[in-house]
Amino acid sequence: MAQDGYTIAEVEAMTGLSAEVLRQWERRYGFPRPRRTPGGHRVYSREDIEALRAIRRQLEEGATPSLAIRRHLAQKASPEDLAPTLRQALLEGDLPQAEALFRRGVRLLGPEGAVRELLLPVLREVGEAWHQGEVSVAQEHLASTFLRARLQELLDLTGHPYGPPILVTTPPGERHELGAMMAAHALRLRGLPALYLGPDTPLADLKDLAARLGARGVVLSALLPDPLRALPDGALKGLAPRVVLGGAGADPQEARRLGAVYLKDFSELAELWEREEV
Ligand code: B12
Repeated sequence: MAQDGYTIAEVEAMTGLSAEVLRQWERRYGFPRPRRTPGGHRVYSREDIEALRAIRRQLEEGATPSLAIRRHLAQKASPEDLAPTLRQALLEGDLPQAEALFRRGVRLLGPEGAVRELLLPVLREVGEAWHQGEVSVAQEHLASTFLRARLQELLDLTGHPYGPPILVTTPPGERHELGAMMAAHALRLRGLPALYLGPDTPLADLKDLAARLGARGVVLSALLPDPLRALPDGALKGLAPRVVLGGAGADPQEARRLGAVYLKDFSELAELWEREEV
């Protein structure tokens, strides 16, 4: 054993991976990254050996070296590395790595932090890249579908509080749905029974469902101004006892015209109903 570590020959013997493979992985994937002695010899740590053994098991189960190593690196990613690595994994269609990065994000940042600092920035970047024509529709769909599913998972984890629901959706013609999902998540985290319907709900159907469920409110997230402009004056009035409109496509004037309350932040959103409960 080298001082405080293992030589490449020892690692070979302990993991069954040849020195040639170890050096190749180091060059290609940046893993393992052994220390060097003053004489330039590689010194591997105990953690390297354990990781290499786990990777070897994954290879035996049919994973490729690239996949197994990237999954391992995902489990170790630092908070700053999470978003860029997740973006890359999604654009390359590496869903197991994306999954591992998301789980690590939730562990490191908590559910709210994972939404704010991981899911949202990645979605914005992928969406922007699509808008710039740098990313194909197929890549955008894959990434958005993954991110939406993870956000839905976090939403489900908040449980289903009792009481008259708050229906959350987007206006007709608005397909950007992450703002609405985040609004529902913010409400649920504060113990409010938000029901996320999905995007683009016809207003007549929304009103009908709100009446049938005895909803205490409707929340709409609008990222585009045009679908709102297309609505007649007072179109949101009376959908439920309280109708809230938010998102970059909305503003206080437009909300007033349509018969809704305008809110800027998700934090204000929960407060609105919490005040009602006191
Ligand atoms: C991802 C994305 C998409 C994805 C959507 C995937 C999905 N399933 O949701 C796809 C690729 C499908 C898409 C399509 C389009 N998009 Co797009 N998209 C984006 C992108 C990159 C991110 C939007 C997003 O989801 N943000 C997540 C939300 C939560 O973040 P946020 O907007 O910052 O929200 C904050 C506040 O607005 C507020 N908030 C939001 N909702 C609510 C609700 C309440 C109640 C409250 C209180 C607060 C609140 O809090 C949030 C957090 O701080 C933006 C650009 C950008 N960087 O924002 C463009 C953007 C919104 N899209 C745009 C456009 C033009 C389109 C298309 C029309 C393009 C086209 N030609 O087809 C289509 C529209 C489809 C449709 N009919 O809706 C434009 C809108 C410009 C405008 N102002 O009109 C933008 C700004 C891009 C640009 N730079 O031009 N898009």
